[in-house]
Amino acid sequence: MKKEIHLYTASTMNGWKPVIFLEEAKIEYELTFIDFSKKEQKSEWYMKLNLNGRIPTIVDHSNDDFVVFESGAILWYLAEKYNRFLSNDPKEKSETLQWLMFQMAGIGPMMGQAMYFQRIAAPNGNVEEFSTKRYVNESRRLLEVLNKRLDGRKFLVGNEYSIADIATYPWARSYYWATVSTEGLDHLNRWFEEIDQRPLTQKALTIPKPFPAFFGKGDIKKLEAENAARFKKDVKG
Ligand SMILES: N[C@@H](CCC(=O)N[C@@H](CS)C(=O)NCC(=O)O)C(=O)O
Repeated sequence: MKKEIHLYTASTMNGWKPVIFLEEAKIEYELTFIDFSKKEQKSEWYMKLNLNGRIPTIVDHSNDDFVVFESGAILWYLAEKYNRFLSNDPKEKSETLQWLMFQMAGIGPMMGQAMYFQRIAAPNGNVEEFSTKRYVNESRRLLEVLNKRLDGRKFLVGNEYSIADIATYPWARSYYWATVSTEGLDHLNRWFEEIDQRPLTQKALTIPKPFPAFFGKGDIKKLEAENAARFKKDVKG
């Protein structure tokens, strides 16, 4: 039987979010790996699904092939469809969506730029010191906000793992790749340890394939070079 959800993704912080949800909720899904080195995210067939030409995207075959793009909207859609990882209590639901938005509008873009300038632009010959500092400092500030939020809380909202944690973990946990220190952020580091021990979330971080360099592991130089080469043409310097 055809699986309900078809996920188009790659091994990145945004790309892993729906994988984490689907694995944690034990939902079977069809997966298509989108290969950045072949620019598949900009191909005509893919851009019919996602006008933005970025991953992830899902197609729900059980809902008239309904297409959802934007990782936060995907998590929200899946949470409502499967009634998982989003409270039905109006206040808790709103808090979860607030922290989901905080990730989408803050953590993701700021850490993403810190990573871009250091791991893509610089290795391709375009060193931007001021921009790098700006994004690294802003990322640290945002991690400090998370740290305060996690003081006395197991997860971002209450005691339950939610789509706010699912969205935030792959980004914040990649602090090494953004060269953002988490020193002194004890609550945040405790939350990392908590989620590091969730087997299904950890399994998700290997689908479609692992990228250990994000977490400061593996052959970092080799992985950085591979990653930077994928975007070489996009960097004007
Ligand atoms: N706001 C979007 C951002 C998606 C995004 O930036 N995806 C990156 C990977 S993390 C991508 O597809 N990059 C390929 C490219 O820039 O061509 C979301 O959360 O889904």
